Amino acid sequence: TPRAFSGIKPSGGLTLGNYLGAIKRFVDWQEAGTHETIYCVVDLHAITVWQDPDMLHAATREVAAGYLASGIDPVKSILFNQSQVPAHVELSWIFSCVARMGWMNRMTQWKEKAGKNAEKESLGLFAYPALMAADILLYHATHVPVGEDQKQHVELTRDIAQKFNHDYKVDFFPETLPVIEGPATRVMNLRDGTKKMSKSGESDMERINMTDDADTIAKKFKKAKTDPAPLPETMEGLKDRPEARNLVDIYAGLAGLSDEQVIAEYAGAGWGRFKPALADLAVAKLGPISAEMARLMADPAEIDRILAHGAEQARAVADPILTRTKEIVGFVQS
Ligand code: AQP
Repeated sequence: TPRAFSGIKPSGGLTLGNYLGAIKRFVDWQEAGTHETIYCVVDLHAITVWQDPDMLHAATREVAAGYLASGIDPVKSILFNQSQVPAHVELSWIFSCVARMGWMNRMTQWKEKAGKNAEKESLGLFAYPALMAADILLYHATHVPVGEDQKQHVELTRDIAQKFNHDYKVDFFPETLPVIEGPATRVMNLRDGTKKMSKSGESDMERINMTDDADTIAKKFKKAKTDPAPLPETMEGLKDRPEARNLVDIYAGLAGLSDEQVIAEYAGAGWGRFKPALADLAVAKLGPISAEMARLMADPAEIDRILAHGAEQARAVADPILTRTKEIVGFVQS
């Protein structure tokens, strides 16, 4: 069976962006049954920027709980945290020697995160895409469901695989495709529709957290920035209205509709009608998930047991692929 792989960084609490752009799709892939699905809490990626150890520990369990509460089933999918499978780091080193500095320099996320202060960033943040390529190729995964923001990194994964195969004259690593489909593949910040919603954004009002209660969700949507015009009659009318487009897109993602269908339903509606409807929908969808997350997080030993079991399954797939890679590279293994 072909494999799909994806991951989420435990760099804070999960957002609605992570849910709609990633987790919800991961569940769809698992249920489709066309691929063996491997999902990871990518803690090694999280420490590319400073993480308080206690917070990292808690966030790792929270992301695991988010996966499980949303429907990732450890019987159907492999679910683990990255640092328990050392092969990720080993393959990442090899890929760091395959990838070129220029490729990394061109990554938009690096440019955005490093800004003018690249000198002060960690070497790990710069090399992040090589570790991500290792995460995926260690399982010979061909499909990577992600949000729009990760497209460039998955394309770089393909470049690394190609260069490895070319340099070592093998046909070993497969071609990898980013899978970015449906609405809400890029959920934007509620206070600024030109920036994406992030776990680590400055203000809590910018994002919906998966653990927010009903009142908080309602308050955040009520205060979300919009322009004064009502919802348009057609999609054309959302042009140059990033905040309006974002709220429509979030509604579509949560309701399992297309943006067009939402516009058709709410054509001409004012925000006084649309925002409460959106809040109700978000509460209806996220409420049961956050309740289940709270239940799971009350028993961290059970989460740890699931992650340990997943790590064992992951190692069973990854280790032979790493061993073969080392043979190809020419390392003596006795
Ligand atoms: N706003 C978003 N809209 C749609 N998808 C999103 N994803 C993240 N934000 C959005 C998707 O979630 C998956 C996991 O992302 P990640 O945690 O590995 O890294 P990230 O993209 O850097 O997420 P954040 O929330 O912005 O984290 P910080 O603030 O720590 O950098 C990916 O599939 C991503 O596309």
